Amino acid sequence: MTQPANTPSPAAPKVALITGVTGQDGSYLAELLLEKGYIVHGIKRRSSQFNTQRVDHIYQDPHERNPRFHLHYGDLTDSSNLIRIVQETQPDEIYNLGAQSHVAVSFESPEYTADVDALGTLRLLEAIRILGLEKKTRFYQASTSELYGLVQEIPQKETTPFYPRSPYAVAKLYAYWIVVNYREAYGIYACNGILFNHESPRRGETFVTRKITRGLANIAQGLESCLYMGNLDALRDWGHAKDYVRMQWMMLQQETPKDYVIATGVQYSVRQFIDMAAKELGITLSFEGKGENEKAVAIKVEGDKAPAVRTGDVIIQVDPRYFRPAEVETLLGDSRLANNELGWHPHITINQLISEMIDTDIAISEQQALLRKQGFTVAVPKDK
Ligand code: NDP
Ligand code: GDR
Repeated sequence: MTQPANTPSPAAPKVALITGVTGQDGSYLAELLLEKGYIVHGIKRRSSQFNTQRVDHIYQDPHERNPRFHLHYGDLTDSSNLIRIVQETQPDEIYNLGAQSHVAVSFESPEYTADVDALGTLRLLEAIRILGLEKKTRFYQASTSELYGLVQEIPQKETTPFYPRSPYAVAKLYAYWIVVNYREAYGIYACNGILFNHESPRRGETFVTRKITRGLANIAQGLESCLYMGNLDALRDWGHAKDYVRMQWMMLQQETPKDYVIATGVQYSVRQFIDMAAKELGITLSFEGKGENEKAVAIKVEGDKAPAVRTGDVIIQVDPRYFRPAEVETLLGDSRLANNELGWHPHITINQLISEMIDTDIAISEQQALLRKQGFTVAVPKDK
C-alpha cells in the first residue's frame, strides 16, 4: 500500500473538479469552494434545454478577468472525455457528485444507472491513475444511506452491514468499494461520504420532500387540487444540503482519507413531513384510511398562505404507482464518528428546512398563479 496524496502548496489557489455541478449538492458545493478561494471546474451534460439554473448565479463570464468558475461539457459514461477534463484541469480535489440519483427511476433504467453511478466512479479513478495524479488529486465519492437498504442495525453507522434494495443502491455499492479498493491499492486519497437524505429549495422536484412542498404550494394557490403520493410510512433522516456539502469539503482536508456517515440522527415519516409542510401553509390535515386508500383532508385553514384551500378538501391521496418494487422502509444515521473526529454537526433543523422550502415554493406558485390570472398558460407538470 502506498502513501496518501500530499497536501498541495498553500500559496496557489486549490483547484476542484465537481461532477454533477448542476445538481442540488453540486451547486451548494461550488458556492462553498468559491467562497474558500478555490478555482472550480464543473462538468455539465449536454441538454436540449438549459440545465444550469442552479449555478447560473455563480457563473462567471469567460470574458471577465481571471474567472474562477468554469463549466465543461462531459458525461460520466464517457471515459475519454473524463480523462481529457482531468488532464486539462489538474484538480487537487475531485468531488464525484454526478449520478442518476433517483431510486425509483433506477428500477426503470438499471443498466444506465449502473453505467453512470458505478462505472462512472471507476472511470474517474482510472483517469487519476492514467494521468499519474495518485499523489496529487484527492477524491470524494457521494455514497449513500441507500447502501443500508434493508437495515441490519438501528441507527446505521460506518460499520453497519450493507443490504442495497435498488439498482441505484447496488450501483452505489460498487462505487463505494472501488473507492476503498483504489485507496488501498494505489494510495489515492479517496473517501466515501455515506450521506443520509438531504434536501433544500434546490432539491429536484420528483424527490419526496420537494414534491410535497412544491405540490402543497401549488394547491395553496389553486394551481393543482390534489397531490398523489407513494408510501407515506417510509421513515427518513432528513438534513439540509448546505450542512452536508460543508462535510464533503471537510472530509478531503484531513490527514488521512476515511469514510464517514453524515446524518442528523432524527427520523420522520413521509406522512409527518407532509403534515409539517402543510402546517407551514396554515393547513391542518387529517389522515384517513389505510394503505392504498389513505388520503389527507384539510380540517382547518388559517392565515393567508393557502387562499385556494377550503376545509374538507382532499389534498393528498395515495397512488400505488409511486410504490417501489423493493422499498427502503427506514433509515436513521449515527454520525458520531464525524461529530467527534471532524467536529461536524448539522446547523439547520428540519423545521427551518421545511420553512425555507415552503417559502421558496410559495413564491414560485404565487408568480405562476398571477400569470394564469393575467391569461397566460401555466402548465404544471403532472408526471412526478
Ligand atoms: P441531483 O440529482 O440533484 O444531481 C445529480 C447531478 O448529476 C446533476 O448535475 C446531473 O446532471 C448529473 N448527472 C446525471 N447523470 C450524469 C451523467 N451521466 N454524467 C454526468 N453527470 C450526470 O443529486 P444530488 O445533488 O441530490 O446528489 C448528489 C450526489 O449525492 C448524487 O451522486 C447522489 O446519488 C448522492 N446522494 C444524494 C443524497 C441526497 O439526499 N441528495 C444522499 C446521498 C447521496 P443534470 O443536472 O443534467 O441532470
Ligand atoms: P430516496 O428519496 O429514495 O430516499 O433517495 P425520495 O425522496 O425519492 O424518497 C424518500 C422516500 O419517500 C417515499 N415516497 C416517495 N418518494 C417519491 N420520490 N415520490 C413520492 O411520491 C413518494 N411517496 C413516498 C419513497 O418510497 C422513499 O421511501 C434519495 C436520493 O437523493 C438518493 O440519490 C440518495 O442516495 C438517498 O436519498 C439517500
